[in-house]
Amino acid sequence: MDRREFLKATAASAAAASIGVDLFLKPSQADAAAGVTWHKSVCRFCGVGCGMMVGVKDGKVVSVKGDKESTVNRGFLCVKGFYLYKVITAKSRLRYPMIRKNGKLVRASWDEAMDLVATKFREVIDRYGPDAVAFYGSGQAETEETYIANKLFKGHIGTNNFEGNPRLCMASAVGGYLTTFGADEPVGSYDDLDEAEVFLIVGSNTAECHPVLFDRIVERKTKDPHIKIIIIDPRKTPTDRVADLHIQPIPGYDLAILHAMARIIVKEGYTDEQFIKESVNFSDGKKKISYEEYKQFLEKFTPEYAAKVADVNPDDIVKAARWFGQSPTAVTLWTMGVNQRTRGVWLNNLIHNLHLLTGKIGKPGCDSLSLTGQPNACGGVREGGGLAHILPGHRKIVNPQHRKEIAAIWKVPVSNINPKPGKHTIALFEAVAKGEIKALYVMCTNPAQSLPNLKKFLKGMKDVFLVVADAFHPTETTKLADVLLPAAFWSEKEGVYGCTERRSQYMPKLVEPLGEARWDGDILIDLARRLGYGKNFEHFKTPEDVWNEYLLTTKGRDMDLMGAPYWRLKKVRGLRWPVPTTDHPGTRHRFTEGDPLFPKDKAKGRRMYFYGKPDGRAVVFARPDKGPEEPTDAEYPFALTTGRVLEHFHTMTMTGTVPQLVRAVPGPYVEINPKDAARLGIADRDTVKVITRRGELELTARVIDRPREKTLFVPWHWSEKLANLLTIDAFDPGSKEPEYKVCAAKIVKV
Ligand SMILES: Nc1nc2c(c(=O)[nH]1)N[C@H]1C(S)=C(S)[C@@H](COP(=O)(O)OP(=O)(O)OC[C@H]3O[C@@H](n4cnc5c(=O)[nH]c(N)nc54)[C@H](O)[C@@H]3O)O[C@H]1N2
Ligand SMILES: Nc1nc2c(c(=O)[nH]1)N[C@H]1C(S)=C(S)[C@@H](COP(=O)(O)OP(=O)(O)OC[C@H]3O[C@@H](n4cnc5c(=O)[nH]c(N)nc54)[C@H](O)[C@@H]3O)O[C@H]1N2
Ligand code: SF4
Ligand SMILES: [Mo]
Repeated sequence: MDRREFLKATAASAAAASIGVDLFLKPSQADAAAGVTWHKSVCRFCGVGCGMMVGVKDGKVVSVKGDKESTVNRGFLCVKGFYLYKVITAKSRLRYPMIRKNGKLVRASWDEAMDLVATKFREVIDRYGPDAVAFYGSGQAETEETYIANKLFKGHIGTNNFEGNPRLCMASAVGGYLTTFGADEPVGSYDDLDEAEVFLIVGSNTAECHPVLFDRIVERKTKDPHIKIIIIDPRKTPTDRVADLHIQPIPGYDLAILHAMARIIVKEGYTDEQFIKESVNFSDGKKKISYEEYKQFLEKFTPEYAAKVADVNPDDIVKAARWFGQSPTAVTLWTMGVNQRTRGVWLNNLIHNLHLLTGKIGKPGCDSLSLTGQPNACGGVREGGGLAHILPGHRKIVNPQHRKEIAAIWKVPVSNINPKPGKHTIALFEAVAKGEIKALYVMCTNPAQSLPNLKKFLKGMKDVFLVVADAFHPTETTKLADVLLPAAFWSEKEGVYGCTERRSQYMPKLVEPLGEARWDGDILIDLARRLGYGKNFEHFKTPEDVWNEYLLTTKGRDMDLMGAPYWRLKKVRGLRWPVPTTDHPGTRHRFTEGDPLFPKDKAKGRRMYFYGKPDGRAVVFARPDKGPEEPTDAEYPFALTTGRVLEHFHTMTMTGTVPQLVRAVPGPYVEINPKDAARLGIADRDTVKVITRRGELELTARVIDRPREKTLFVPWHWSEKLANLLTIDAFDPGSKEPEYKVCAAKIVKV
């Protein structure tokens, strides 16, 4: 591949070309204009965490360009990032508070709106107890914002009914990291992408969803054509542009493939026996088993067996296993095709298995790297403890010592923190639907579009006393609100985001919030004050004050960020924890010599010590190869899967305001394989009905050789066609993450 071909292959540039933008040139209008000042910041969209230079002129953000000094993106951006500056002043920005009067949302003053929120919350708490209220947040909120909300709800109101959209996204990855390695978040980092010789990409449309990282992989392939890229995905996607092998399983049936790869790796001797002896335990999920017993377990998973289960070619499984096994280095990437499954945690374990068996972990070019979806799911929610069972600093609610430590930092009696975890997202919205939760505060997320099996939840959300803090209106959720609070948007507030590779990055406030919008943190502090908890929040004069208190919760923890105060984050392009002191450079590989927490004495010469486990050993799991919750049958013969396109972000409240992005992918559709379409007499652009046991949707058919036969793909971005009327709310028993990726459906021509 030469440079021109490289540019063509990269996802970002391909999409940019299609809408007439050259991402490799500086944005011209701003450069031409005099008086533009440039400021280092971070993209607000996805978990890649691209560094951005933001151009400001006359108090307005006028442009962005990729930050050349960022090690994450080295000056590149994708189309979403490129247009981010336009979103700030969109017409649909919510500019003032609103409250519902006689069924209608009408403009209100801040005082009136906040008074109503506080009065209602106080009333519910006093009458029904703290668990009758709840908070639902986001992996797109800043760490400071989630921290304040956590402190208010868990520490002062005293409820653990505190959830967020990362439950819909990263929970299975968390479950995988915790069970396998004993600690959440990746071992390695993006640096490993530049040294890997094999990429195994499972259930991740990297080209469209993590485009700038995909471009790094394309660059590797360009420089080093012997590199092998293996994809396991029921759909062909733009990620296939660089694939050497695509295994296209029936949605929900890929566990057997991973086991079959492990079996070949063991049988043909690609294992790292020394590493296994030193650093690996085996388990069947209930108890420890021996290496021999694990090998016995694998016997069932012949390539032929797995190929039959998943309906793929057995030779491809053998090829994939050999490439992975024989290569000195390998990185596996995965996202929602793995996590959003009722067996999400197990599948995460099976991916880690391959790396542990071959010792391809904790060294350059090797990692089992879960790609995070949202820009701060890792930072604010996983590290910040923004879910019903966790506390800041990778702590657990059920651990009395952890509660004590956090109560001390929050300056509350430990009895304030309920020792019982709260309700996970699906249970929480079920409780809303049943009327058990009577007041709900939603911040920076749009659950009335993003929750699965929406019909089950929408009425409850309408009936509950619903407070929504959002930067835009209308959204499916703001439409249901009783009180709407206008939130300051990216660049109108400062704060920290932590991306996929454990990197925390600072974003400055560059302009004043539009209209009457306020920083989410400020709104929450105001609420705390009105609820009578002001004393413990008064010292938060700025986001930096909040960050400094948050840092205390990380001290001495595996995600130690004490070396990352604002003054340092403002200078550097982010820092990867553990970073315990301000002269520490941050950590590339955890659990190895380079990790400041590596216990040399305990490790006794071992290359890795997984200090999240009592004996420092990670676990290879023998998990059953169960299929999805709702298999296809004669009545519903198609597997329906949902997902994303490059140009749009989730519920489109942001990307839907950018005409260039809207034009690129203007409306909702369903992808169907040409063979199925021919059989059913469906032509491209026909109107069809997609029907599941929960609902139906009229969509335009896109007949295209992307989904495998008997599989439908619906992108879920458009509010006028809610894909989640179709999806199932069954969830993984371990992670409680819903199975957005597989349910049974039928399709008929209208
Ligand atoms: N452009 C864009 N980028 C984004 C986002 C966005 O909305 N738009 N959102 C961000 C967020 S929060 C997230 S979580 C990520 C999501 O990033 P991805 O997970 O990459 O995106 P999805 O399209 O949800 O799903 C990925 C793939 O899973 C496959 N899949 C479905 N079922 C199965 C299965 O049974 N097995 C396997 N192996 N694969 C399966 C689908 O075919 C699809 O290609 O993207 C982030 N980046
Ligand atoms: N069918 C289907 N459903 C899915 C998925 C799927 O693959 N298929 N994926 C799931 C996943 S992985 C995810 S992450 C979720 C995402 O689902 P959501 O979080 O519900 O989707 P977003 O559109 O990102 O919602 C973010 C909201 O925050 C608002 N906002 C933006 N900036 C700010 C701010 O600074 N402050 C405040 N207060 N608000 C702000 C936006 O306007 C928007 O309303 O969806 C899940 N739902
Ligand atoms: S890849 Fe993600 S972080 Fe980078 S510019 Fe695109 S949306 Fe933003
Ligand atoms: Mo996500």
